[in-house]
Amino acid sequence: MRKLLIALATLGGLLCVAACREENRKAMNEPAKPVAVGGEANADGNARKWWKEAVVYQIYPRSFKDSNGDGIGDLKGITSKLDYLKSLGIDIIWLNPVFSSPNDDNGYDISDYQGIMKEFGTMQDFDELLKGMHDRNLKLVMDLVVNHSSDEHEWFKQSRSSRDNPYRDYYHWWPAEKGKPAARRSFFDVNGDAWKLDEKTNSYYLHYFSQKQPDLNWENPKLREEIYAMMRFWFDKGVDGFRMDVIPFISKDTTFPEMPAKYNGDWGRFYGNGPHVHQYLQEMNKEALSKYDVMTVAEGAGVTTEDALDYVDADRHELNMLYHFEGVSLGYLPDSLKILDPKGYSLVEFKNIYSKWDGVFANKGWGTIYLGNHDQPRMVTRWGNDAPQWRELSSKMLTTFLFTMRAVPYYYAGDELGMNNIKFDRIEDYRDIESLNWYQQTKNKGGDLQQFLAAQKITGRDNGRTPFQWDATTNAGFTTGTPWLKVNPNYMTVNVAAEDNDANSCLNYFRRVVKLRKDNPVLIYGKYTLLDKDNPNVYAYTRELDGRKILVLLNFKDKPVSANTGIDLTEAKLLLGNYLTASPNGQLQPYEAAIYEL
Ligand code: TEU
Ligand code: CA
Repeated sequence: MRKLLIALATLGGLLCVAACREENRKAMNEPAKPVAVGGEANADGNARKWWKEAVVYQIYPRSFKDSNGDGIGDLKGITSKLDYLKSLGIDIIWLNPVFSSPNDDNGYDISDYQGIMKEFGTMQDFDELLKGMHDRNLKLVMDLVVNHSSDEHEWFKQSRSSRDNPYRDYYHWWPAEKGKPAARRSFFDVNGDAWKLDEKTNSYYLHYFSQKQPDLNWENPKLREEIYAMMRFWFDKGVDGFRMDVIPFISKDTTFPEMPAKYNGDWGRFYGNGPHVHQYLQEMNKEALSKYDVMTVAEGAGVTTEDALDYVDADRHELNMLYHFEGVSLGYLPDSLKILDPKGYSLVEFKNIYSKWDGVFANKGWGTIYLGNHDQPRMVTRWGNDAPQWRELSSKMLTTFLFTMRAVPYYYAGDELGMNNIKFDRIEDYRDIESLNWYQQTKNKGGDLQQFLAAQKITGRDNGRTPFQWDATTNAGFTTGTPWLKVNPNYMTVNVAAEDNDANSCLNYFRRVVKLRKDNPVLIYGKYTLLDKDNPNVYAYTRELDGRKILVLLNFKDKPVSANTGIDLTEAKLLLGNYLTASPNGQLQPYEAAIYEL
């Protein structure tokens, strides 16, 4: 029965192809009109918006391009590469934090929200970068880190100086004479303890991340006003939006009770369910966001499919998008420091996760998708296969996935080159506070350090932070000095200069797939349907809009496999694929990706 229905639907689709294509071409040249797709969307549910149609490209400034030979990427470096960025076809650039910071956590510890980190340059460099981007019609999204500040922020210096300082309540303090408060877990503390005793005032302060990242007290209205004013300062400069670091964590029950049993020891989930988080986001929207045409994306730590819409349903006036962790967390051993299950990950589970999340935003809100960022290893190593014969193919296959889903792609710089993990052998090569602390933690507990280091080769964050590979000159053209983190030795072949000149490179494939998405609203707004769902090797789905239907076939394995979609492909038109000749009728070569118009 299902097959019959599919056959009928396909026939209908084929009959309408010629007529619909003409319709679509017309539609594509017209300015985007608000439309409602997919069921009972409310008035604004699926309205078209510039940021829904955008491709976000994430730059880790420290690792992108060094302009002055100190081994650290900087703003002038990014400005010097704007033509490259434009050539990619992307729309929005998300910059990891560039604010003043002592760099305990590479800028996620901010000491002045309205200053620029010395290593990265000056405010003038920032203004030039922003102008250079706007001149090229590129938008700039900054990283808002307001769950915590640096302990070197003036607010914290004041706050810790005495119990009655006016800034005392900008942070969370617990007087030591009351004994130690209920446990809170720190993600970056050697002992995992989020309470640190500060002797000066004989009180504990709260830090979900490192000791140098004290949590700000959002329950204090004065603090909130300062944050909104700071946001307006950046918007007034012309910044186009914010990515919001661990924003679900901002609100805390300041009586600090024990973690309720219902959280089952899941600290992220507990932290993400603070009592007033939505009240504060609505206030932020009213005081800052709603006054500008900007986009926002929450780092959705602790957010599940059940509460995602509470953040991004347009009717609630909070944020535009969030990115979840369910996909990238697949395959770790439970309660481990990112140790991977030796059995690998199940593609069926992977498909279920991304399909479930597509469903969340079918009628309201809007989704995001990513496989790599500065907190993740390189996507080709983690989700594809970085062995020499498969690196390029599997990287292109994953890129195809990211650009054909109904969600804004958040694409991480370097992935367009097929950059892969550096896989350090020694702890001394790591710079990341997470890896260094977890190593120490494992050591203190008498854990298996060899197992930890082996796992870090695949999952450690520094793998995604090695310098960007520009060309085959010393240090990949990233710096004339000594790079702050080692350059991946494969830069001699994996680099922009080489790939620019190769029509079949990952880079040029990336440009084609970006263009395909931008030229075809069906890939942006079209309904998503998972096919062949129990197939352990293939991810297959269709996208449909206004009579157009696209089929995407992705082989996630290093062997030939077949997709059983029930769709006859003899008449289908191949729009793009990562092999020169696509395999006939659903037979897929290793890591093959193919996009068909049905
Ligand atoms: O990450 C928040 C977060 O959940 C981290 O714990 C991160 O996912 C980690 O890699 C999990 O093991 C954000 C930033 O993206 C990250 O770079 C910062 O270190 C962190 O917040 C603190 O600001
Ligand atoms: Ca520099």
